[in-house]
Amino acid sequence: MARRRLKLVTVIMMVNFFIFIIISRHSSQDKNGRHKVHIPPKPFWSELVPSPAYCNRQQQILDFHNNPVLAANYSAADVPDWLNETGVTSSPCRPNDKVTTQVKDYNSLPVRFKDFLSFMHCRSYPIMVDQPEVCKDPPFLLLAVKSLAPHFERRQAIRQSWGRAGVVANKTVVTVFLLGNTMAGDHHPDLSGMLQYEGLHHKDIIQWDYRDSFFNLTVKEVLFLEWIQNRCPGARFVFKGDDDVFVNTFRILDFLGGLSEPKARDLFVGDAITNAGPHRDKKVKYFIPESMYVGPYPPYAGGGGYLYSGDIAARLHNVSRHVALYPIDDVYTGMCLRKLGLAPEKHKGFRTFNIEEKYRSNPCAYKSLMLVHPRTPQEMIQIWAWLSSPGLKCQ
Ligand SMILES: *[C@@H]1O[C@H](CO)[C@@H](O)[C@H](O)[C@H]1NC(C)=O
Ligand SMILES: *[C@@H]1O[C@H](CO)[C@@H](O)[C@H](O)[C@H]1NC(C)=O
Ligand SMILES: *[C@@H]1O[C@H](CO)[C@@H](O)[C@H](O)[C@H]1NC(C)=O
Ligand SMILES: *[C@@H]1O[C@H](CO)[C@@H](O)[C@H](O)[C@H]1NC(C)=O
Ligand SMILES: CC(=O)N[C@H]1CO[C@H](CO)[C@@H](O)[C@@H]1O
Repeated sequence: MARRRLKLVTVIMMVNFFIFIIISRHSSQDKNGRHKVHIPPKPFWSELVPSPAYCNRQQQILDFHNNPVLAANYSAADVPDWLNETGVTSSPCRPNDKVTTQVKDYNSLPVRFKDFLSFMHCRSYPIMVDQPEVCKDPPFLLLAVKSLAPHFERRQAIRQSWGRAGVVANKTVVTVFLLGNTMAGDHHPDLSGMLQYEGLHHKDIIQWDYRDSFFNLTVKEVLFLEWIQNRCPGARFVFKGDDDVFVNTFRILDFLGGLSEPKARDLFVGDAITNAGPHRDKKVKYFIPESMYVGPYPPYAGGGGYLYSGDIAARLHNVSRHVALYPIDDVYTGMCLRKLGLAPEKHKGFRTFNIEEKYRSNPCAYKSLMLVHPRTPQEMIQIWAWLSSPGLKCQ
């Protein structure tokens, strides 16, 4: 038996050797110049043609101004008008009135699109509540939860369960809640006093002064990336997610602890979605009109929650300046990753579309999961109690 195997190995090695000889002879011919180098007759770039969709066009403009190879082909005088717009940025941010004519069907768009488009160039808003000391000791894991001002109950349930800050399984965990503002013009009750109290009491509220709406979640994303660099640059890992998910912090810490160094540095995992594109059905929450965006979406991780390294956070922060804002925050993060030459990795422990109904009240179903969406505050506390119980025995 062993002799037959040895014979087989010898034959395979000889075949490999011949292939090697053939290839190396072939390539040495190249070096001797017998094979011509093929030079394409035309330049490999083609003229930039303005996209019919506004967000794509804004990205072309940013690419043009940030990519010296593209810009080198134009002298300052013959830059076409549409490329010459160097984003209107003033502080405080003023609405951009030009969009009313630059977006084909602007007047017939629902108001949330009009609001998004006229403030799309604004990325910076004042911080109202900050926690400058929260990362004095750099945490192993920073849990950042997207919340809304009136969601007091969800935040409290998270503090009492999966977002319990301090030392968990020997690793330091810091939890912060990311909030925008509620605007009097939208007829919201004034909760600023209660938030002020909550922030003083728990020291985990971060709030910026912009209107906290679905299409402004991307603003929350870029403000948070900026905040990490200022206030928490030492965090080894970051989890960012919604306030209606359950996170198995134990499982996440265990997973992170087992990563190799290179894997840990480039980590970005979640419920990765590939081959998606904008919804064209007006009734869907994620509807995007063709006048705003055309083309497929890059791979992205569902916004319910994803996990990445502190190193990626710094790179995302850098690159986000070169990526035009998009009204859907998780797709926007996917766009930033693509610009970095990265893609999110899918992990089946991220269940943003829930688990089968029959398993939902089974404590063991949660043991190997990282995230489940959606869960109420009461359910979060219940599941956390199950997972924390020393008596929990699962196979
Ligand atoms: C583009 O902008 C630059 C500086 O803002 C200006 O000097 C130049 O004339 C503009 N070019 C065109 C074609 O408008
Ligand atoms: C935490 O660290 C201590 C001391 O380094 C060790 O004895 C203990 O087993 C660790 N606990 C866990 C849960 O890893
Ligand atoms: C985003 O926030 C800005 C600043 O508060 C606001 O003017 C704009 O209308 C908001 N956009 C959306 C889509 O709500
Ligand atoms: C971000 O950009 C700055 C300035 O260009 C650079 O010094 C830094 O190394 C970049 N950081 C990362 C993580 O790419
Ligand atoms: C897009 C564009 O303007 N391309 C030009 C780049 O420069 C070469 C050489 O100067 C021109 O031939 C191209 O037309």
